Parts: sequence; C-alpha cells; structure tokens
Amino acid sequence: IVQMFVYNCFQNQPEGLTLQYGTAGFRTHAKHLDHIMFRMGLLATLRSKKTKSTIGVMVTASHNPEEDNGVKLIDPMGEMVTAAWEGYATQLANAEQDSLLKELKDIIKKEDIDMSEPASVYVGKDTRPSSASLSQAVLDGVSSLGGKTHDYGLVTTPQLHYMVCCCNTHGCYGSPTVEGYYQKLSQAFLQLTQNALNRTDDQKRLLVDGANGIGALKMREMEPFLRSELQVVLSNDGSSGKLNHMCGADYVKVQQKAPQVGERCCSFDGDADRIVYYYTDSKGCFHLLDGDKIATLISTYLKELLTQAGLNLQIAVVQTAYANGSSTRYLEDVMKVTVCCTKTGVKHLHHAAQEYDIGVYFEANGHGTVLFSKAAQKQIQELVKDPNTNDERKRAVKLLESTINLINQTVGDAISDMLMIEAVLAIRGMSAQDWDAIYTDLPNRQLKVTVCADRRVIDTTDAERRAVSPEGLQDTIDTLVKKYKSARSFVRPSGTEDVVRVYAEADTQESADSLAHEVSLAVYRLAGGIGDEPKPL
Ligand code: G16
Repeated sequence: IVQMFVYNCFQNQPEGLTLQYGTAGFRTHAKHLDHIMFRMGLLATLRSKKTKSTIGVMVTASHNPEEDNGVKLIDPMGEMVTAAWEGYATQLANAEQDSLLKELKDIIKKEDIDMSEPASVYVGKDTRPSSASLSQAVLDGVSSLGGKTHDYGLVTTPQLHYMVCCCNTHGCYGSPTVEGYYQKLSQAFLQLTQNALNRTDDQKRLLVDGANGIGALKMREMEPFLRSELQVVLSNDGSSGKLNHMCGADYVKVQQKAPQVGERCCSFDGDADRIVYYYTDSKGCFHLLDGDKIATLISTYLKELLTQAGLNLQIAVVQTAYANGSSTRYLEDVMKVTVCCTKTGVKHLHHAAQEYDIGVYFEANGHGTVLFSKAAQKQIQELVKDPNTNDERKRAVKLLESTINLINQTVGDAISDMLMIEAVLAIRGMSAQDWDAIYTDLPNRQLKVTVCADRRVIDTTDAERRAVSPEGLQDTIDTLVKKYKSARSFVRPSGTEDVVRVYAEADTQESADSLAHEVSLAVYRLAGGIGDEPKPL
C-alpha cells in the first residue's frame, strides 16, 4: 500500500509549486493537481478516522475558468473543514516526496488518530474536463489508506455537503441521495407556494443561466419534482458554451452585465453554490440583485414570520467587506437587525452565523444561506404541534417550518436559494422590481491587479477592510477615498485566483470607477504589479 501511494503521490508533481488551502480549498491550473487530489484523499481518510464520521471531498474550481480545478474538504455536519486541518492540507500538499510519510505520521500523532478505525469518504465532481481523472486520484488516495468511498459522480458542491450531513445525522437531515435532495427541497417549495394565490404562468417563469456547469444538469433533473410551480427556462446549459465564460454568477456580479434579458433572471456559478438575480427594465437597463439584496429579502421575510408567530428569536445578518454600504445601512437602520462583518470565505460567515438564533449570511457575490439554531428549530416545531396556536400564528410557524426544510443549512446552495427566493417573492406577491426597490445600491466597481511576488504581500486587518502591508498602501487608499462622496475602498489578496482584488463604491458610477482605478494604480505601484499599468475605465 505504501509503495502504491508513494508512486501515485509524485506523479506530475510540479517542481517549485507551492499551494495554499485558500478561501475555498486548493485552486490552480488542473495540470498541477493530480498529486494534490491523491493527498487530499489521504487526508480525508485521516479526518474520517479522527471524527469517526463520513467526510466529503468535492473536486471543483467553482467560479474559476474551465482549465483550472480545485478541491474542497467537507466536515461531518456538511461544513467546511476546520482551520487546523486546512493547515494539514497545505502541509501535505507541499510536502517533498521523501517527507510525505513523515508528514502523514506527524498528523496521525498530533491528532492521536487510531488507524484501526474505519474510514468513509464521499466524493463528488463538477463538469470540468479534468474532474474525472482528478476525482479518481482522490478515490485512489482514500483506498490507499483502506478507506471506503462513495463516488457520487457529477453533483453540485452543496449537494455533496448535504449528502455528508445526511449520512452523519443518520438520515435526520434527509436521505443521502440526489433524489432525496430533490424530494426534500421540492416538497418544502410546494408547501410554501401553496400560500401564494393566483400566480400566473408569467410569475412562475424564471430564466436560469446554468453557467454551462453542473447546476444546469441538476436543474434539469429537478424540474419534474417542482410540478410546474416553477417553470425554468434554462440557458448556458453546457450543451455548447464554455464553463463560466461570459455567463454565470461571478461574471454577472463582477462585470455587472446580463448574459440573458428578462423580467426575472438568475445565474448560478460553476458548481452551483452561488446565485445572483437580475432583470432588465423597460428602458433596457440592467439591475443586479446580488447576495446583499438576497439577504435583505430573506431576513425581512423571516422577521415578519417571527412577529406573526409571536416568536422572540434574534436574527442577525453576516456580511463581508464587499457588502454594499446601502445594504448595511438598510439592515441596521431600517430593519434594526444585528449586522456583523467577517473575512471573505463561507467558512468565516458560517461560523459567525452560528452564534445567533437565526443567522442569515450572504456574501455580495451570492454565496450564502440561513442557519437556524437547534433551540430555534425546537421552538418552531413545538409551536407547529401546539393545539392552542391560533390560525395566524399556525400559518406563520408552518411557513417557518417549510422554510427550514427548503434551506440547505450546510452551505450556500444556488438551487435551494433560488427556490427560497421564488417562494418568498410568490408569497409576498413581489416582482423583481419591487424587491430591488427595498433600497438603492451605491454604485460600485471590482477590479483585479496581478503582482509579481506572492499576492499575500498585501496583508489585511479589520475583516479585510484595511491593509497593513505594504507600507503606505492604506494611507494612500484613505487619501483617495476622501476625494469622493459616500466612498469606501479596500484591497485584499484573492484566495482562489492569483490576483489582488480591489473594491470601491461611491455616490456615482463614474466616481466608483475612478476610485477603483486609482486604488488599483496604488496597488500596482506599491505591491509590485506586473504587466501594463491599470488604465482608467
Ligand atoms: C469561493 C468562496 C467564497 C469567496 C469566493 C471568492 O467561492 O467559497 O466564499 O467569496 O471564492 O474568494 P476570493 O475573493 O478569495 O477569491 P467559489 O464559488 O469560487 O467557491
């Protein structure tokens, strides 16, 4: 066994390549990943033995271009793997051939792992051409350490998170099959939409951009379960276009462009863990309904239901530095809900959301979900069963119960979020325009700068809102921001792409563009930018 994995581990290991377990696992060009996948199979096996639970390994690079790939590890309750094990992942990924066994033994010793424990690993993959052989490398890694595997093949990332949680809760969360997932979500959706009367076919129709990825495939499979209560018009279904190319949630959010025109549209990303909505108005103008707007819509709906049900549960919204300033102001000043800000990355938002009775977390890029504490779920279930609950309260708690069943609480899920949004719009009789009118976004711009050294020369603090290095960068940003009205800007190294990200918002699009450009120039000059200097937009 040892010989086999030593052989496998070092096929194609590129010289001098150092990778870090980033915002959402390892990501780079697929040709560099064979050995990483095999090693993540080994690590998942150790994690399974340590936790005495099933662990998930998803082969995907989500929003990245088709030629990239990556891997995300999933912990027993369907959440992202812990920070300590992210460290082991980085350690193993970068180990030299002759120190790999030692590294493995170190982890076993440090974590006091009983190697006689059985191990079980669920594996899934997206539709990238490289995913088939890379997921085979994961399966080989698990088998090398004697672990049992279940290969789910082509699934969305959130589906695999769901399967892992279902397995480790022994079916309490649902049945660990793709069909079980469709049944659970569609039943909850149908129950919710029964509360929306007189919907026309137009109101049931939604244009869905599948980013030419796995989400499109899975949406097709799920449609019959929705019994025409949602009529999906699918584009970018993978039959011809390239994954994430000029389509998908990241393209729509960052480029602020629509790959399709309609009164209510949405886009998934490459592994269907993110979603953004948008529409084109009668003057042909594009309007984006991003993760911040989704968080506002869902938290408004939940707050109303809690009031109707007479439940005193605390709702909080978790955002990142990318949250539009208008959304934060609306949530705090008008809705009076607690808002907190974490670093980018679902793992950070998820943990913060766990602190509340109901934690709504969404990144502006459309990645998010809602978490209900065990105590909150218990209160809701008890009220549903209470014979003394009056009709209005009963209706509200039943809606809350179905909402909990519709939401994938393990991780952001484009399909589950889409059904949730459709149900809320239907129940409240709202159009995309009505939703958009809740508050007005500040114009904003996101840019990328490539630097020659490690992009982590940019170091940040205060939930990534301030740069602490290189020296002078934050002072320059502060001076630039002062030139514009209602302005804010920050920079941070991406954890999924080899770039530094720049965000700016201001009172007009012209000002946001100009500020983003000036800050990009500062990054380019102070952090060693490569290629041509950033040009004005
Ligand atoms: C991943 C993470 C998200 C993060 C995004 C961009 O999304 O899951 O939390 O917002 O990367 O991260 P960064 O700015 O560090 O590159 P996905 O959908 O690509 O898995």
